Amino acid sequence: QPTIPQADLESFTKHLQSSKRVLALLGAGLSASSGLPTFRGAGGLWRTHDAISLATPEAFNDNPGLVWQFYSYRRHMALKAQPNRAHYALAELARKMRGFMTLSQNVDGLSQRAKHPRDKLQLLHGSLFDVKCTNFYCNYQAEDFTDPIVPALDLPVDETDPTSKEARHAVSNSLHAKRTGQELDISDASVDLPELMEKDLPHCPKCKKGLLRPGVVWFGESLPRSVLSTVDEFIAGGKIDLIMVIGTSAKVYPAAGYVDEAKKKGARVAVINMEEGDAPASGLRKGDWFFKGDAAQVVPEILK
Ligand code: BJW
Repeated sequence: QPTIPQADLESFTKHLQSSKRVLALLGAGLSASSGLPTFRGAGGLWRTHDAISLATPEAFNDNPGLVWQFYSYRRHMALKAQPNRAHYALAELARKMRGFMTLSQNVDGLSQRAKHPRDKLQLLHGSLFDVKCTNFYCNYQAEDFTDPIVPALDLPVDETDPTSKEARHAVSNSLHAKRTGQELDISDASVDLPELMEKDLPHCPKCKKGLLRPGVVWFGESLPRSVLSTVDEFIAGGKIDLIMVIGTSAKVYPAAGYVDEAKKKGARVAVINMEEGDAPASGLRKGDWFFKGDAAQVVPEILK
């Protein structure tokens, strides 16, 4: 377990204690220790598909059955996973600090389950547990935690506890790869996937004809308007003292761009990541921090 240099810990704590307005930008690395794979790197492959290539409107149009199988699997895994100590530490900071806001790129619902105050949690990329109608003339959108969401998506999954001792100790990015293959699991490409008919996929209960889709933000789609305006208002609201960039490769915009916007408002940057290479695009400056390690361990430590 890497230890945090004492001087960094002290300077960070001192700065946090005197901070009035703070942002936290979250990415998939935050939930890695809860057993959920990241997008890029070793964990980012689902069967033979690059997870990123399935997260597009084009993939859904081409093969809604395959994309629903991918999201149904992820809904199941996210429901089975537990928030880790970092989710709880951030939720506690959000409760304690008035001028605090979390910008989460994660869709797994773990921050919500760690009781993060909802008004201080902006879900930039939506949620696995939202569904919306694809019929242009229908505005149906709802929360739905049913697992599986329709009988045809009741697929074999590895029921090994993702927070088992082995999983907890695995290096997060390889964690998914290590677990698969232990049991029948649809994330394993050697397990046959049934080809689904469109009629078997989730349909809209309101208009009765539109196909439902996951309420997440795919490439080329706009982020939710209310989320964008809340974040813009926060950023415009005065000096920002600190932005914590936790478990994200900071490659996807506009999320990654919030780091530069916070810097323009005076923020010092603290990056928490397993990989030293994954700092924000414009790099770290003197007075910023890089805390290397598993977010689930580092975040509670620096927020203690
Ligand atoms: C650990 C760890 C441990 C591991 N502890 N750390 C400006 C310039 C260029 C392009 C654009 C631009 N503005 C917009 C675009 C286009 C596009 C974009 O950004 N492209 C880039 C790739 C260049 N953006 C969009 O399309 C966005 N829409 C938009 O801007 O609309 C207007 C517009 C459209 C088109 C053109 C211009 C404007 C929408 C982006 C939606 C992203 N959606 C996804 C899928 C969500 C649904 C789902 O979950 O399936 O969001 S993609 C995927 O990436 C997901 C994630 O939230 C997001 C970020 O990934 P994240 O979380 O950073 O994960 P990883 O895997 O990349 O990184 C994990 C990190 O954790 C690594 O660093 C590890 O080291 C680390 N780690 N274990 C600590 N234990």
